[in-house]
Amino acid sequence: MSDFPRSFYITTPIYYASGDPHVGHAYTTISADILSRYYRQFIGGDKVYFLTGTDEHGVKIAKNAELAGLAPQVYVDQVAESYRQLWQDLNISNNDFIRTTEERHEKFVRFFVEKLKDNGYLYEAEYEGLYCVGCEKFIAEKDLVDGKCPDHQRAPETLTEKNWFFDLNGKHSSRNLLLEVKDLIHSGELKILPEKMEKEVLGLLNQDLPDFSISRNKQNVKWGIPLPWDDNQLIYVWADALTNYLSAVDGSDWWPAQVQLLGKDILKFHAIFWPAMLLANGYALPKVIFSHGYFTVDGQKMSKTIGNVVDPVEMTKQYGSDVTRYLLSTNCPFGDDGDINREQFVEKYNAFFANHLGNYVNRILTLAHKYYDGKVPARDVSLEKDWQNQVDNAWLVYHQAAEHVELEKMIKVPTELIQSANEYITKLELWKVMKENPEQAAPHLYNLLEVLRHSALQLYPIIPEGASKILEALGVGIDGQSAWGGLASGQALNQLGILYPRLENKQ
Ligand code: ME8
Repeated sequence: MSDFPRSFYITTPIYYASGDPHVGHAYTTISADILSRYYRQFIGGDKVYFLTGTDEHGVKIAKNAELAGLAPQVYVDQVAESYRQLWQDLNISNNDFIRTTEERHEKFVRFFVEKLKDNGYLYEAEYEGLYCVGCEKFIAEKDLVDGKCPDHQRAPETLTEKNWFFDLNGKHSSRNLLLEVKDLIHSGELKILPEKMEKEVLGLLNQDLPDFSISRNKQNVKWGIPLPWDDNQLIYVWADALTNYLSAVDGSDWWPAQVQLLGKDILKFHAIFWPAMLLANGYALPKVIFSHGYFTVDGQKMSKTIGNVVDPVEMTKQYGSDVTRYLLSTNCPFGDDGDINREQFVEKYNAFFANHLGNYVNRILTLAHKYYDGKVPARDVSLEKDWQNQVDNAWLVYHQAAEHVELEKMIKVPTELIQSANEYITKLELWKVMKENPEQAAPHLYNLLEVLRHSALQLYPIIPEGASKILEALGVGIDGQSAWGGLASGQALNQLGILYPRLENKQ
């Protein structure tokens, strides 16, 4: 078994409070929830801290608020609420929800940037650049398509202003933080996963990475946290946003995070800028920065104009939280880009929930009620060795997958266990044996129930609602009791109706 960390702090990005959450946001948060629930099972509920939240300052958000005819704070309150609601509907077990307009955050950010300045890492300089309001960042001329930002289809504004810069390249201080970050990645002290993303980051580090500004002139950005020592400046997007990972846990010893999850769109900020800022202020670095891939929908980039934005609220209403969690988290290997094909949802649901898991649960619980008075039948240790080996091995693979943040591999393990169990039923023609000689068949059903217990424990992080019901029907809890033989013969089994009815494909 892998070595578990003593505590586990996991974060998602804080999502822009500039509109409704979409399926990409749901994907990252579900993934973080899977890991959180897994670690709670194995190291204890109070040893896990799962943080998500909303990023609420900046030009775009202020503009959207104006368009909606609302004061920025009222607007972000509403958006933050829609995120909270979605997380509740998706059964997300976050311990905290940080909002960058909260006093606890603003106070910490002021402290953090002041410390950067006191430590000698900030300097004032003139900046002229092309700024895309949609991206909330300056954009390089080479990245424009027909003079427009390719992501937002609009021309950037030229801005010249004096603001405060972070000394990434060591021209104003005694340290070259960029080089330090590079060394820490090379030495493995700062892990960027998956490997191809680490390569990408190292590639970036070999190029020219200019210093970045941590503040903006108040005239150009009106919605933000004032710089403590300069009234004309507000703290600029990334210095405000990244700091949430610390502000939320200030005063506790959760930091450093074990895993910071994010999409590849914001990898540079997390894998380079963030560690550099942490080093500058003397904080430990996160253990793993994991960048997953990007979703397209029906083969195209998700966009309001194309009309293919998958709304996680609708999806959850239609399929429920477990199925939505499953469909999104099995869509592609974690770390790869993936395409969401909505036409396959019903087919995938039927294949896994109705035909595979649901059918197995129903089959063996029905047998237990029919032939063994609804109790766990007697076991025979001499008939358990193969199953015990298989289950032990399954846990090994499962733990390894979790450790390497290979979520789809985690899901595969219980799926395969159930597959083997179904084959076992068929091979032994157990329904026949049970009818003719229930006593002889009893230990086999014991094995099958025990396999179900292990599968449900392994499925719990992914589909907590259904897995909890299964474990309840078996009369056991959700904690990671992964040794073979956890079910006690004679123990009463509870009834469980049809968990996952088949769905007709209406498309
Ligand atoms: O970038 N596929 O917020 P954001 C997969 N506020 N994941 C996706 C996705 C897609 N198509 N689209 C979005 C920000 N995501 C900043 C972050 S953190 C200190 C500040 C997910 O609302 C993915 O996790 O644009 C991505 O990194 C994040 O949403 C971006 O969310």
